[in-house]
Amino acid sequence: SIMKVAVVGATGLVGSKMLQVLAERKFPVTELIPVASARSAGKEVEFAGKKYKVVTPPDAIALRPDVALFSAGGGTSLEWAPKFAEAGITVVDNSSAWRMDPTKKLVVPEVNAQVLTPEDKIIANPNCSTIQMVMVLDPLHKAYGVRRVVVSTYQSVTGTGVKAVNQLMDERNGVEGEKAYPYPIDLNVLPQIDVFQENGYTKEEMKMVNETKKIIGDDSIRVTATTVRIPVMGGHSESVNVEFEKDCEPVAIRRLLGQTPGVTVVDDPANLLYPMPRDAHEKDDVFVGRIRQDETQPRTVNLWIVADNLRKGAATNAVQIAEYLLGKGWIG
Ligand code: 2RA
Repeated sequence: SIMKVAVVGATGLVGSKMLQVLAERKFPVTELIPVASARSAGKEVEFAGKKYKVVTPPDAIALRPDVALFSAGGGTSLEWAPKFAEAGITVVDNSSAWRMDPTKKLVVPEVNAQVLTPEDKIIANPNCSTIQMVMVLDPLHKAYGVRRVVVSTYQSVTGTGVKAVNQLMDERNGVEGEKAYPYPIDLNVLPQIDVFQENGYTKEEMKMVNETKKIIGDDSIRVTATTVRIPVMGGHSESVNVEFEKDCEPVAIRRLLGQTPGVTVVDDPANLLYPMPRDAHEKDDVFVGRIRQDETQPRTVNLWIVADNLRKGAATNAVQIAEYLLGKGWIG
């Protein structure tokens, strides 16, 4: 059967990862439609051994794809996702444009795929730092009831994009180049991701606060976040302190998370085993370790969560949503 897949933002870091993941997971693409701005139109991308010419959004709609994976920034999503949807094309959007829209679903398949219906034509892919955290919080919430989360993140420059990776490499090589950040990132950390809000939090921090409640489906969960950019490739890391309703033991938490699809426990301090970005790179699982009682208050634990932000944090999660829709017969 015919399965035309559009990837909007196909030449960006996440877009090209979407192509890679679609091919790796053998998503049944019969025709790929790589889409980018007029600036990139005409370029070619390679997919499954074939070359495809990049087209503009209107041309892509005319080619009538069955599904469109977007990772082209909020502006492009706000302008074009509704036009694709009106043409009957289901959109899975990686930007933040639609995530908190009450009429749109925000989905991590392992957590809340059940909220999806055939009527959902614009589906939001959550923020990478939220995805890896809720993959761990959801099973714990079901077992012990999550009351409050304090999270500090250590986010890879790949979350910003190519320009940031280039800035880091240029600084490493003593080369002057384009800047993605207002300050040097090499041998430094930036306690700012996205813009500051009135309340002193950044947009990235508020994404973690708000998206977590929507995905898990419980507005009573209190989340406070500090998101930090670090000169690392391979993935995002998060230090998470969780307070529960019920008593819980690290050993039981390790067992529960070890049985959770999409989560891998790496937690053996005696042998210096814990999750690190370089081990999570190019993997689709979320890795959790450093599981230990918070000795300062009852029913509270500390966790360390690492994942490849371009894969499970973005491209793989989006492809998994498309796989779910395909399995339901709602696309293709
Ligand atoms: C970042 N999570 O890391 C944001 C968007 N990818 O910059």
